[in-house]
Amino acid sequence: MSKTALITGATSGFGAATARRFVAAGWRVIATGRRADRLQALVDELGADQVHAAVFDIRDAQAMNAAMDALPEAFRGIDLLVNNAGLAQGTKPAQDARLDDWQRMIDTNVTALVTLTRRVLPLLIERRGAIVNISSTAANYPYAGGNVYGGTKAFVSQFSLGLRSDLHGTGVRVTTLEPGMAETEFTLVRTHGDQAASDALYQGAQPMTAQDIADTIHWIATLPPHLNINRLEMMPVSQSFAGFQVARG
Ligand code: NDP
Ligand code: 8X3
Repeated sequence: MSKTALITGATSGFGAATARRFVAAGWRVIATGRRADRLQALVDELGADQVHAAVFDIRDAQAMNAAMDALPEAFRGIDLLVNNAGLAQGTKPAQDARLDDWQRMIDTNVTALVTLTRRVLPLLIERRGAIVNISSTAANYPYAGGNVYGGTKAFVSQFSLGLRSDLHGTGVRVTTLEPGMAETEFTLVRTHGDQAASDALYQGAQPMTAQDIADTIHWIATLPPHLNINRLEMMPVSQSFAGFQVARG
């Protein structure tokens, strides 16, 4: 029997690549996001039998619940939740950051993620399904300007471990995937639309691709049912760690 994955943020980057990867492997996909035209293009490309487009702003709990209530019969049993929708906003130090940027990251990366997870958990338990939460290396290593973004992703990683504990005995698997630099629309969004800044960041860096992440999510989700990857951190070879900084008076 064909399985169903609910993939948030499937209009771009990791989510779109993951939707394609799972459909290629015979899964049905519920693809979410705000940009209806992109979701429709995905349906046109992959087929309405395989993809259901659920258009809503993930910060709007009422719209999220309405979209879940309106799932067509064939997409009602959910085997995998990929909590991928998310964003960074701004690169300024905390003392210069915009409070509305911070609020938006918390609303999207934390509040919306837990709201959807709570909604889907009973369905996942019913089918002994799985959750893959997209965190970041920013959860593990602080960097200048990462402040609230890193904080939201640290929440995602810790929430995933907590879910593992609470779901003990249910057969539901939970993984937090912590990627480093990957080229998507992430930096365009982070810089409020600065394409040159985005191009400059990835230029010559050989960043990871959305396909790399999609393949990894597919691998995690299709391991034998007795195996759980708790957390998986990945980076391009070109990226590593900076040393501590010292301010001299
Ligand atoms: P993209 O900007 O390419 O994709 C982000 C996706 O999130 C889009 O589909 C967007 O859909 C969706 N999204 C954002 N806000 C909302 C919202 N309010 N309501 C509904 N959907 C929303 O970035 P990535 O693919 O790179 O990012 C995916 C995840 O991976 C994020 O959680 C990000 O933090 C994380 N990540 C990214 C890394 C990178 O280097 N690229 C590294 C580590 C983690 P739409 O705009 O249509 O609503
Ligand atoms: C995205 C990776 O290093 O830009 O989560 O924060 S980074």
